[in-house]
This record gives sequence, structure tokens and C-alpha cells, in this order.
Amino acid sequence: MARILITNGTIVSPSGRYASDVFIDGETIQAIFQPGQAASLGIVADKVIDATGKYVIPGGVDVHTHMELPMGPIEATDTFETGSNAAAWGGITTIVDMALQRKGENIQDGLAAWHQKAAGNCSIDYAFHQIMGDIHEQSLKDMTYLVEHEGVTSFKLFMAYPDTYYSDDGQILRAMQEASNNGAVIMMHAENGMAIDVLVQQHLARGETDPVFHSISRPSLLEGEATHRAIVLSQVAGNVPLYIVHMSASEALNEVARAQHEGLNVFAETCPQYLYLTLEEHLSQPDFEGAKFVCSPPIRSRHDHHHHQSDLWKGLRMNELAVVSTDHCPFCFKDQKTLGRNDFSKIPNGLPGVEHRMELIYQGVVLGELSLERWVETCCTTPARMFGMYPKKGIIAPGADADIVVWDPHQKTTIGINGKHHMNTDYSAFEGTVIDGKVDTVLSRGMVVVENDTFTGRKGHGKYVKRDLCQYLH
Ligand code: DUC
Ligand code: ZN
Ligand code: ZN
Repeated sequence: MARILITNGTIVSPSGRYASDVFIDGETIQAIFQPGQAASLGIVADKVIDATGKYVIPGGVDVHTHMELPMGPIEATDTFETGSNAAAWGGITTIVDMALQRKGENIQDGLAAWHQKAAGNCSIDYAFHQIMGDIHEQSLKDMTYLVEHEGVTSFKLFMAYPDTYYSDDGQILRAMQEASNNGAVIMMHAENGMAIDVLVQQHLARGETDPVFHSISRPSLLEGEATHRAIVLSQVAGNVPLYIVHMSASEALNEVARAQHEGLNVFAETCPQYLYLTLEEHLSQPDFEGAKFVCSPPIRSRHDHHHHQSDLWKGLRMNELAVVSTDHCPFCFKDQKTLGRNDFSKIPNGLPGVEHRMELIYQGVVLGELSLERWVETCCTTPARMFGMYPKKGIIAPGADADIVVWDPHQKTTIGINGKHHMNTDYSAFEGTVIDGKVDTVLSRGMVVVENDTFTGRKGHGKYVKRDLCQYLH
């Protein structure tokens, strides 16, 4: 494989930025040179990438995607091939997807099915979390087996969706106790699904069937309540590491901040949709267009008793929110979202987003919400450390995988079906958003996968990453 020199750029890490050159030999970073040093040492590269005026950052790590997720009679529309390509276009070089165990299935089969979907199809590296949708004796044994042998060190449980993925408090506690023995992280979808289902039925009975009622029937209070309950259960289980996924609500953030203040091992992520989209501008769009923005937890109102979006940005600055992921779970508007035309509860939940996380969170830098360093930390470095992939992933340093994005702050792009969009959906949730800055070049383990607005990656280049335990605690 080639020797590549990235020159004249500014390397950005969580701890600062500095002008240096990156020398790649094969799949890994060989050295960081001071400007001009490579030439004086007689280093010869097969390819030189000129990053003058650009940032050189670690490849993005998106730790929450759902490629090919079955949902009722349909499936999320991105395959590992289309989804990993779209991710690469957006400067993501590692995804951690959620392998699924449904009720009545065993965990080992669920994981094997995910390996089968992904193997040989990805253009970037991939790893798995395991969804536990049926917690009993055997699943608990399997959980420990996955941690010890399969490189799967985190498990997602659901307090929502009583008809499908739901676990009750007793099951959650048992999984947490097992995790406190085997070192795994418990990832929680924290919404009170039982109470939500009552509200859903009441809205439908009143004829309130539009997409906006999806959000109204899932009040932020019930995300706060479930977050609180998950934290208490994690404490009872011996302060097991708990990671709240896709946080959308101030009430939930306040619970996490309080737990962190008390010294508990509680972490959280949010997603771009919760930072930018609103009930008023998006979910309320006429002609059923609001269905394009139906996901759970829901997009919140601008006029709630809390200002959720400004609180979430504050949480990102303060490290109460450690990570930004996407919860990428794409469905088409035609024939999929429209299944819920007369009943919002039948709209498949999820948004396409894996391609846009780096550029949307960079807008937080442009808007003054986050520092450049914090952008890299929340999108690249911390996700790698949180889920046991650092320092192979998430950092530009000798020995690390050569997963690198050259980011041009002087360019602009427009997101959308007629603009930048490579995910396998017939709409974009961020249609028309103008992005200051642009992904210029992307390398995955030393292979150039995006360059000059062209995809140069290869199906099957992406490898499975066996993960270690959470590196904040071990
Ligand atoms: N929420 C979504 O919106 N989609 C996938 C699963 C989830 O929890
Ligand atoms: Zn979820
Ligand atoms: Zn999810």
C-alpha cells in the first residue's frame, strides 16, 4: 500500500491545533512531522495531499447507526454498502451499528446475522453494539460471551416500545448486574414506553392522527423520568457504566448532569436532529410531510417549558453530553413513511443522518456553540474511547489507523436530494441546509475513499473492529 504525506494542514485534536504534516505508510500513521521536516529527512511519498488552509482531523466515529434494521414489515433502507459509502462521503471512517436480538431469538444468532449483512460490504470500518430485546438467563450468559470473545462490549436496552424491544425494570436490572461483572456499557433508550402508549391511544381515539402527535404523545417529561429510572437502576447494580442514547430533552440532560455530579458512571449522546429540527418547522409540515421527521425520542417544540436545543448545546460544551451520534435509521417517504398516513403510530421511526453529522456539528463551531477542538472530541475521539477503539481510532498519532479527514473551512455545500446526499432515501431531513465548510478528502486505513468530489472507496475494504471495554473506566 501507498505512502502518503498530508502537508501544510492544521491538525486538530481535542487538546488543540497545530501545523504539522502526517505521514502514512500503508494502513497506519507512521509519523507526524513539523512543517518541512519530511523533506529535510528525505521522506518520499507515493502521494502528497496538500492541505493548505485546511484542517486535518481524525476520521469521524458514528457510534449509533441502524443499517438494514427490520421494523415491522419493512427495513431501514441503507444497506451496509450504501450506508457505509454515505458515511464516508460525510467524513465518517468507523460506524458502530446495532445488531438486533428480537423476542424469541438468541443473541448469538442476532450477532451472526449482523456479521452476515456487513461482511464484505463496507467501505469503512465497522463494529457492533448488541441490542438485547429479550433478557433471560441465556441472554445474560451470551452477553458475557460477546464481551469476552466477540469484541462487543456495549448493549442497548429499551425502556420504550412495549410491543417489540421493551425490557421491564427487572430485566434491565439483571442486565446491568451482569454488565457490572463483565465490564460492558449499558446503552439505554430512555423513554417511558408504557405511559407513552396510553397517550398514543388517547390521541388516536380523538382523531389526532397527524405526525405532529408523535411528538406530543412522547412528552419530554417521560424521557426525563426514564433517564432518572435508568440512572437509579445503574446505581443499584453497582454503578455500572450507563450511556443514554439519542438524548433530546432538557429534563433528561438535567438527570445526567446531576448523576455525573454525584460521581456516577453516567454518559450521554445527542444527535444532530435534536440540535436543529423543531416540531413547529419540521414535524408540523402539511400534507403528511412531517412524517419525514418522525423518530424516537421525538423532535421537540421550540415553545416547551425548556429550551431543549440550547440546553443540549450547553450539555455538549460542558461534557454532560460526551458524544454526538446520528441514530441513522433511514426510511423512504414513499411507501414507508406513508404507512402511517392515517395513524402517526404506524410511521416507521427514524431519520437518515449518517452522512451529515460532521458537517452539521461543524455548524456549531461556525455559530459559536462549540470550539473546533470540541467538535473533534465529540465526533471522533470520545466515541472511540467510550467504546473501546482508541487509539486505533479517534486520534491522529503515530501507530493509529490512517483514518483521516481533510476538512476545508473555506468551501460551502448544500445538503439535499439535489445537493449533497448519498444515503438510500428519497428525501433529506436537512434539505436545503447550507453548510459552511466541506469534507475535502477522506482516508480509511490509508486508502483514499473520497477525493475531488468523487468516491474512490471499495466495497469490502471496511473491516470488523473488535472493541475493548469503555476506556473511561478501564
Ligand atoms: N429510534 C428511532 O427513531 N429509530 C430506530 C430506533 C429508535 O430507537
Ligand atoms: Zn433508541
Ligand atoms: Zn437507535
